[in-house]
Amino acid sequence: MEKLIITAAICGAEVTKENNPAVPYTVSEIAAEAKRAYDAGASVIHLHVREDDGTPTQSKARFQECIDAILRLCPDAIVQPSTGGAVGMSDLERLQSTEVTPAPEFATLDCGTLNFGGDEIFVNSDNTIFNFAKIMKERGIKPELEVFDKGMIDIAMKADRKGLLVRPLHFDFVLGVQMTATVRDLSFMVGSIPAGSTWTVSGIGRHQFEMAAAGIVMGGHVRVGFEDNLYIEKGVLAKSNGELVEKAGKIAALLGREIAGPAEARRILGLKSR
Ligand code: KMH
Ligand code: ZN
Repeated sequence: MEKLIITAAICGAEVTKENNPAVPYTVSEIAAEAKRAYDAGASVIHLHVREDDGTPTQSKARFQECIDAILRLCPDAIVQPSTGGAVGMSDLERLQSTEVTPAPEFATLDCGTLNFGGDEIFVNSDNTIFNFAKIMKERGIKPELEVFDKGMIDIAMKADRKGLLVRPLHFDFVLGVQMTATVRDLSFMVGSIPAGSTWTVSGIGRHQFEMAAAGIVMGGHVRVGFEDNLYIEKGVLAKSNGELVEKAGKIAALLGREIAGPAEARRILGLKSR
């Protein structure tokens, strides 16, 4: 089995310091959390950014500042900006995270519209998805195809048939938002992507480590972090993203799966080496 790539989703757009005081907002907090995750074994940092008061933003300037600060502390980390941003942001606003210099090597591409809890709907029309894919291809950015249910794999494949994606594809199965986070559903998703694709699983909330364990034994890769889960165990808030990455690494070690460093992660994902 390939070594395991651990992605740390350190911040997200939705969780707040009221949920867990360790959620980072400022540039220095975001960089420090990235470093804790990196030191614990994460090679990919999935990045959202905030204003100092915690408001989510897709500002190009703020992304630039945060990416530069992260790379000063973790020079070979793979920084993966979000193009999802927060519910309600416009496409142009969301795309700003791809406009930083140098262009990111990796970024998310959300492959469908979904119920995001309560009254929230995260809108991604076919044209939005195709346009984002086209822009990422032009900028040489590998998309991580964010799929929250099976239909989103089918939409990604439409983009593939239009020539908007470059193979091998990489998927992130985000389970526990719209689709349930079960091994049965994860197996269904894994069986629904083209041969030769790579994949990560992101289990939301209490499913984070169950899905991580499943991803580790099934030969996928895993995402942990505050964006998806705030707890190190039931009722106990995690002190940092590093603690969550460390726990994923311990599960992998128990199961005999080695952790990929950034260079190995770039090779596995087919990213251009830096
Ligand atoms: N915050 C969500 C609305 C992504 O990063 O691409 C979108 C999201 C997915 O987190
Ligand atoms: Zn995200």
